[in-house]
Amino acid sequence: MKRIVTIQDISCVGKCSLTVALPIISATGVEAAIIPTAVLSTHTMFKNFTCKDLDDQILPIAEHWKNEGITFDAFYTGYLASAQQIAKVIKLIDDLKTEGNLVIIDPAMADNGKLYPAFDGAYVEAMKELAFSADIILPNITEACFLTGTEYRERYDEAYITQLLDRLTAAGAKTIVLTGVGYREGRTGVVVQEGGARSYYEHRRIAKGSHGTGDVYAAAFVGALLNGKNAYDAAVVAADYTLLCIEATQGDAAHWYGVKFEAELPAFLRMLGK
Ligand code: PXL
Repeated sequence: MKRIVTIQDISCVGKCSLTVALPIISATGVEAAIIPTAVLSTHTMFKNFTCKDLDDQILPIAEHWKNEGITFDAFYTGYLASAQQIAKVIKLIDDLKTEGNLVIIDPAMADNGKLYPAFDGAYVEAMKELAFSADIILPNITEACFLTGTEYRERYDEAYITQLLDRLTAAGAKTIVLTGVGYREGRTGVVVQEGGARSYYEHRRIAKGSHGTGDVYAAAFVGALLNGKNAYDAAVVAADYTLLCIEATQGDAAHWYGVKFEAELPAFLRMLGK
């Protein structure tokens, strides 16, 4: 049985970060250890959320695991609270990494041309260090722009996307899963660059963005990858699953804060041949 550790916050209500990563990865038959980096009452798109930073626990947890001889097949990080927290995560991975394990980084920090409100330039610099030392990164276009100092564009062509991928590669990125890439009305997709080859998977675009779908996508990708899919095939099933989750949630205004990923888990497992 494969074992991963996912390092991100736990938003107690919100269908994002650990509350989606744990169930999705576990459902694929992969053991999911966690490091909760902060406890929030909800994610940060609600008003008046509470937040307790657990920064000071990250390195003691790593040290205990090291003493116990606990190892992982992969490290997967999502939303991290601060540049200081990213520095601790870099140290944790350095301390616990063993030969052949994968480091998968979702640089969850920005969307629609903007950084999330909590983040600044120092955060982006810290995220560059983490992302460019990883085996696989899963940025959206906005995040790829921040990682490479590229101007964000609403409308773009293939040359712009190629330039983004080239800049990520020049900065040190290895396998890249670039999400939210659409060239035509009503369509979006994902570009996967692995070992010099680029492939594009295009699918339907649902106009209204849903919260937490990046986290659902990344968790599904990790589950599929640890089940033996290559990066492109994992990116495809993660896209198909995320789309089903968005469709299952559409029209339910009370569910504005996240997608009904639970309803589509059986379909996702069928995609993995389970
Ligand atoms: O879905 C990303 C995410 C994770 N965790 C927290 C967030 C967000 C996005 O806003 O606020 C706490």
